[in-house]
Amino acid sequence: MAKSPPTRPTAKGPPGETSAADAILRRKAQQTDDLAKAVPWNDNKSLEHGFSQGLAPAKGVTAQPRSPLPTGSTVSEANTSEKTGDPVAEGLNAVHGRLDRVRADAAGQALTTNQGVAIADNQNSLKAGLRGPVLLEDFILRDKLTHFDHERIPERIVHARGSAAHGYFECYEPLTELTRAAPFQAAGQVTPVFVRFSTVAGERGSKDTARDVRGFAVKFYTDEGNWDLVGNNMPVFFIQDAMKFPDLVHAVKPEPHHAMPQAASAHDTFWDFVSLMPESTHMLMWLMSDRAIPRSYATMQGFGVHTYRLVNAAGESVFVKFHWLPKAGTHSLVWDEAVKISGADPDYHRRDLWERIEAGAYPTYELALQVFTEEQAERFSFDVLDATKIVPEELVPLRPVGRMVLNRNPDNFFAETEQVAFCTANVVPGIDFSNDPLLAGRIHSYVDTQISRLGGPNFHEIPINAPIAPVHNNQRDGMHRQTIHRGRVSYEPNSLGGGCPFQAGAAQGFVSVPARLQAKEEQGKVRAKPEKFADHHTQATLFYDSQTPVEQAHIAAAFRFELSKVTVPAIRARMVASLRNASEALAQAVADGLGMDELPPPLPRALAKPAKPEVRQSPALSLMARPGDGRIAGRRIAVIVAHGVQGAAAERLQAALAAQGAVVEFVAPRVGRVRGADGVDLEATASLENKPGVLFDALAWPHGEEGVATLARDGHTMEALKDGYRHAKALLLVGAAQTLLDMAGVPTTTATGDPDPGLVLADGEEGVDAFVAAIARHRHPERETDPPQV
Ligand code: HDE
Repeated sequence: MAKSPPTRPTAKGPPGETSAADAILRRKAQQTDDLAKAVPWNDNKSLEHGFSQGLAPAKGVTAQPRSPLPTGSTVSEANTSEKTGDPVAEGLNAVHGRLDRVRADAAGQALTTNQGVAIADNQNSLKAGLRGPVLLEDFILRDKLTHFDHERIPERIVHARGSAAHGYFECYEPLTELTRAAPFQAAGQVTPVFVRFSTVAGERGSKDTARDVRGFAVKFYTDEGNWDLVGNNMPVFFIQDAMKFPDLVHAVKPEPHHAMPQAASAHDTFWDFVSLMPESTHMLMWLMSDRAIPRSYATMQGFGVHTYRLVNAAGESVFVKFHWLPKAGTHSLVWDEAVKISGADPDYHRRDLWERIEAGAYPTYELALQVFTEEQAERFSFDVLDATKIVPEELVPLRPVGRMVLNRNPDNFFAETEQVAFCTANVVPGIDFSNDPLLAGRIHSYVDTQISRLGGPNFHEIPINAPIAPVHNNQRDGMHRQTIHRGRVSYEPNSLGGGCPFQAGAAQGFVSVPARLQAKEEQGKVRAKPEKFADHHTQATLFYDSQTPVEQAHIAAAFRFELSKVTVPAIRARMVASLRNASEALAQAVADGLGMDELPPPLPRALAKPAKPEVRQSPALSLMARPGDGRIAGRRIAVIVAHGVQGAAAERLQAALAAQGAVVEFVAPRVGRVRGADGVDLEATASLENKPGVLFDALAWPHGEEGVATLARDGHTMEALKDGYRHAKALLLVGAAQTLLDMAGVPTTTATGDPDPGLVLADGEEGVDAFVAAIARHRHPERETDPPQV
């Protein structure tokens, strides 16, 4: 190699004050030259070509600098201050990582401006005289108002209303044969997660209990980067191609001329669109089922929806569907209850999630996988790339692989829940995409939307979004940049930064799976769908036929309600005509409910002869399939009391229920002390007015002649009893309280004359066990009639 000319400092300026400074500059120049020489050419260039090379990219070329000097921005970094702090440690990016580096606590601190200037008076603006004008120079007032004026950011276009929690995912066993994804490498391995649940259609302040799909988005902060599993509480979707998503959302959102209705699909434009899009039929079944009105985020399933891929260290891949199964079981509300709750507590699900976690009743879900090969998928009667299809559990069983526990509420709603940015593009080595065309659109859309929502391309630096894995790349600048990059190298390959940050290569880095249904990809560019996508009804039928009669009745009632809100008769008729292709019985029930004299002819099918399905019933699709663990932990129970109650017995009831993990409250006409007839007073923490019975899972009325007489004169009591009955909840009435039944018109037998299993009548304290068993069943739909008799 030719000998280099003597090195000289490149920094221009006056000569250093000391010869020491000159010496440092000279040393830096010398070491920079040495570093550049250590990379005499780009050794990797020849490795960029050819298919097999692309499957296993090489690690980038690096060289080790002799000291930190040549890779720094400035030799003056050694001059430190309270502000600059020390030079950054080698290889560190302090903007990413744990949240404690940005948490704030004001204990013992004075108020300051955003510039850290202490504020002497936080009550008055600065005026020219007591009654004079406020002065423009009042930088303290302006600092406060200006920030306030900009407190809001755009809400999410969909899923604007949401609630979130921190927790962890724990792996049951290593899944190394299937995937090299970081969370699945060892039994007991724990990965931090942040989970946001949401509704889809409503705005940020809308009610929680709307009939809607629920978002179930999980961000895994793995050692190898963030993996976001952005799913829903239903395993299918309305459409098959991202091209239709803006149409779907425009149709379901409040109608654009008058911005109504809020958080509701029961309006013309939604049903106009879906009745013209028969691929939505399967999803409509789920949306009209009680899945769309969950009791709690802790009692609903989650689904990844799309088919994804797992990839192992050898690069072999299989298809996978992700399922979250709530340990507490799948419980839903009933429609009349959901409507009333939205008035009594629009934050019902948000509060429930928060309170469960504060109380230590941590929502827990099992992660289960459906794993299948490409060859298996080819033989299915449906296409696994079609997001309107499930893979029935009878075909590919669920394999539980770990559990997720949500055990910490956020400190700050805005900083965490509002600013969290999920993205389907966030995958880690070991997880890959399928060719689902809906997924492809999502991979684009989520990053894109954050740029306007969070104000620029650096939203990954917002603490809740920052990975715990190190972040190093040559992306620079942009709005709100936090990282202060050291050095002058922001390109790769380089020699001046010792080649760093270097290309990780196949051993460490993400490599896309090459096998993507190759045969089909080779057909050339085309805007069309695979043939099996045209079967719009087989799985809608499967879902409906797999429901219990009560669930089927709820689905029919939901269609009836929603379509009764449609003002255009032709749209109603079109939808009923469409339903005939899924279930004649359902179509007939809906038509009857809408007062249609005769059924319209079924809509033409896109596929005359669909393939024979593998299964015609899948019991797992019923909400009843996963009732939970039979315990009543976390259930909310009202013990309704008034002055003159038998206090000691009421206390023992509360204690017995609380011992089983239930959250039991004394609810009275007014909050505060309730005088017991036996001299034992109770403390009512809620009133029938501020927390009506509809907000509880079960209700009990203890004995006490005088107390019952007071309650009997309070219309709220009757409302609580009637609602509790109508919503099929467990009810306990002790002694004199049983007289309330007659007054409320509540029968003690079901419509068929059988004893009502959810109604526990007791003379003394013997009814507690039966009450607990009735609560554990969650609902007693045997008593339901349509219309309700109470
Ligand atoms: Fe989303 N979706 N989506 N989506 N989605 C968003 O991203 C989009 C779809 C889902 O708690 C947006 O950050 C397109 C299916 C959840 O922050 C946006 C398509 C599923 C959340 C977006 C879909 C989802 C979103 C709005 C069709 C279930 C809330 C704000 C191609 C598997 C995440 C944002 C959170 C949010 C786009 C379809 C789930 C606009 C283009 C299917 C849970 O990017």
